[in-house]
Amino acid sequence: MNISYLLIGGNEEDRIGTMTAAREQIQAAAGTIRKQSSLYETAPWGKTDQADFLNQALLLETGLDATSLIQTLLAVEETMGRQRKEKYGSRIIDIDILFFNDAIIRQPGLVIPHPEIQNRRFVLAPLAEIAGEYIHPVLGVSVRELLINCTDPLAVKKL
Ligand code: PH2
Ligand code: MG
Ligand code: MG
Repeated sequence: MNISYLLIGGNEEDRIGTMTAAREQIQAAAGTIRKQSSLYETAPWGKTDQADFLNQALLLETGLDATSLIQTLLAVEETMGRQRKEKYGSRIIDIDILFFNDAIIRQPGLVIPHPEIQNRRFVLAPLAEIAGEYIHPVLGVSVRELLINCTDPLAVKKL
């Protein structure tokens, strides 16, 4: 079995319903969610003139390898109506792999650990709730320390 930390998020329509549906679909297609953070309402990062997001971190236990997992998660996004519009723009659902075991993977279309974790409070705050002591395999420091040292000023509020 593999352990993967995911971040789910979205800022369109019924955001809470979307997050519930995403967790259900991830479990149906990819494995078992062993931990989930609170839901966080987060200011939009990268493109500010759009609605606030909901974000949540998940610990997924999965028999899939990393490549199969990303393909499966992209298929869930598509089933849920994800349209690819502009970079950092609004979306019904985004499902990102943050970590996969302690793997370091750099392939076209799949970079693990997710390269932006340390720069985004909307990732670190929920992730620290369920994985504070996890050591980032590239940066060599814990998620908790990354959160303490994060300079992202954007608001992140636990619901
Ligand atoms: N995702 C993005 C871009 N900006 N901002 C917030 N608050 N939450 C997100 O999940 C998010 C974002 C691209 O994936
Ligand atoms: Mg994303
Ligand atoms: Mg994504």
